[in-house]
Amino acid sequence: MPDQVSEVHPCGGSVNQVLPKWVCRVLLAGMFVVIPTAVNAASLVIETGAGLTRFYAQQGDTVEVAVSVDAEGEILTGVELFLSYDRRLFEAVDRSPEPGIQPAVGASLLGDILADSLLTPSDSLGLVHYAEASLTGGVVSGLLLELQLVVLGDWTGSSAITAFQDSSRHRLSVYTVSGSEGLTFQFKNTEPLLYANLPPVIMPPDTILIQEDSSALVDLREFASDSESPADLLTWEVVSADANISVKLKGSL
Ligand SMILES: [Ca+2]
Repeated sequence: MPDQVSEVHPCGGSVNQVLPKWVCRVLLAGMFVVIPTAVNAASLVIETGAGLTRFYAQQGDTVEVAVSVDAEGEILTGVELFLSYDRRLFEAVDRSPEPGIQPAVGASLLGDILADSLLTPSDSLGLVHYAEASLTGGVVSGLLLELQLVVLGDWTGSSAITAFQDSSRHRLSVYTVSGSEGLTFQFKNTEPLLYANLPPVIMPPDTILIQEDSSALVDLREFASDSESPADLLTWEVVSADANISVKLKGSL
């Protein structure tokens, strides 16, 4: 068996002890059989609290992350999510006074919260483990959970916050449906939430008037903007010039 012992068990946590054990057994039995797609696959959406699928935030900022589920006509009886993020960039906020870290605030979309914990398999990987189940099931649509991530450092490039899948360790983001006990299904087309730098923009005026037989000095920094950096800190480079163009670079480039 993989390292199940070291994990927080969906039915063994302190979040909910009142659910009948057979419900836990059904949910856990389902963890070992995965069918990639159902007839009408449910969907999972990961976005910021403001509804963005791509964002940039600076060191020390707190980012709200919201995860929603749409059953797409299926009768869902269970949802299990491992939401991954880069621990070098983010720290999940503990949202409950209970012992340990409970990063998710569940919306009780299905009713009973079975798991809300943080796994840290490596220095770079954080997993928010969250699970809900319902005895009767429901064709649900709406917020599953929300959590907060604090930005630990500056970053260039992009990093994904996404639904994690690792079958070898039984860490699968899946759901169960009524009438298919023992089976779990993967959500369709789950797009990651991207943390990324926004590209700089140069917006020169429509017309630059040059007097006859004279030259003009155009400072492009006046027309450059970037969400994260002042124009003076952007890196400028002349990539082409021909005999009719003269380019002079001045200032702090
Ligand atoms: Ca806590």
